[in-house]
Amino acid sequence: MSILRPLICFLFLCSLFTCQSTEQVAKPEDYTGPAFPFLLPEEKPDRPLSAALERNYDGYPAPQPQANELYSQFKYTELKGFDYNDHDGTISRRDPSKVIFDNNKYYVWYTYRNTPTSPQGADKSNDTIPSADWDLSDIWYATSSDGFTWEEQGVAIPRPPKPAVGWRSVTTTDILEWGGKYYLYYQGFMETSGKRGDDCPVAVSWAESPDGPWTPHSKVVIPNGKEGEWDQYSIHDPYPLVYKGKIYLYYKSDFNKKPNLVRMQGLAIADNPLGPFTKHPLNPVISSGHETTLFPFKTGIAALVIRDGNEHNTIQYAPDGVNFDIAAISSLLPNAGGPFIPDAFTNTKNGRGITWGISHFTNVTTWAQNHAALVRFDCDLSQDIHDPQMKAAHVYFKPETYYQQGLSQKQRERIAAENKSLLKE
Ligand code: AAL
Repeated sequence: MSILRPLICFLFLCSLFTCQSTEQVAKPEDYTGPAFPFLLPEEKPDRPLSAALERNYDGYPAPQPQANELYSQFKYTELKGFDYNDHDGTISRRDPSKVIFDNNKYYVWYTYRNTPTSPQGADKSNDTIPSADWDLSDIWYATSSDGFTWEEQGVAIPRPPKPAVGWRSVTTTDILEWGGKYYLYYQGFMETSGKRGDDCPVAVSWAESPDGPWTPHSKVVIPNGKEGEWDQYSIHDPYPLVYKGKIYLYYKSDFNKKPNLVRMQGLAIADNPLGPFTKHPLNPVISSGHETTLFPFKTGIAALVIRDGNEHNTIQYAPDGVNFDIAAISSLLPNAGGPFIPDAFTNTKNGRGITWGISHFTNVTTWAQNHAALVRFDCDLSQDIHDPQMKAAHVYFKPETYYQQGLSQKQRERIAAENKSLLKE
């Protein structure tokens, strides 16, 4: 018995080896079956596929954008009710919060700057002259009955006196409803933006009503990382949602060095709106983006990843709120979009998605009159509406839009030198 067992094993292994070495494994390029069908299969077909076709079936919620719940175009409408001083750069409204519906109206909060001049850069800035568009700002709010015409209600969170967190500027806010109270998270600048970089932590104020009064927590609630960590200088764009019974607050940090600044998104989780927040060990959780818009979708979290990084202009989805994959690629994504998300704070396990919100344009006029303006965006990233116009995969731009992306003088000179180098003596 003791001799037989190893012998049987040996013979078995030999037979396996012989089988493998003689077996003909068909290579995908030797496939001789029917060609890819004219009618696009809804399910991944059982045949060899190129890498692109594998990805088209495995990487996206549907093989065509029209059927992809996370694909949409974006339509924009100018808002009524906001004055910008003839767009001379002295008034700016930017970085809107999510929109909420309360007291039978919509509410939005945003960065509001009203300064004697437009932004002048860090070197020329002082106690009244802003360095950047969001310097020397306060947080204001507006209400609306239809989402198109807004009534500005005034300040929600003013800059506190020095040296409190945010004394230089309070900006880029977002709203959380939790336990019957309201919390506004915002960037609290304690030095002029642009002196070193755009450096700040996040602070929070709370209120019993969306109309305030707002009580500052007066402490940093999401601190910068330790020296040498990716988020050591800035915590930007705080964005709280309620997910898995906790507060999931996403944020951006600027890191690496100029001129190759990197922007990625992190996540901090808390059981209490005033903290402590625990930063996720896998941070950064989104490799790209800037002023990222997020919302509960199905069992996970979806994100509009705009500007910056390899994956800009994508709509991503993380079934667990942490591990994001590209679900769609689109164009003209809203900058700093703050959507109306009816289930942002309901701890939903089947997020319904979004159809509109408020975003901003930052290049409204010239650089000398630099300021931003709020704008409405509409889309179909919702399980509940099916708007074929929003699902069309191409957007037509007029020639002016392309010509606005003109060559610089330096590029012209390079091309002229290339032309010259081709000339024969
Ligand atoms: C925006 C946001 C943050 C930055 C600044 C104001 O793009 O990312 O808010 O600090 O610009």
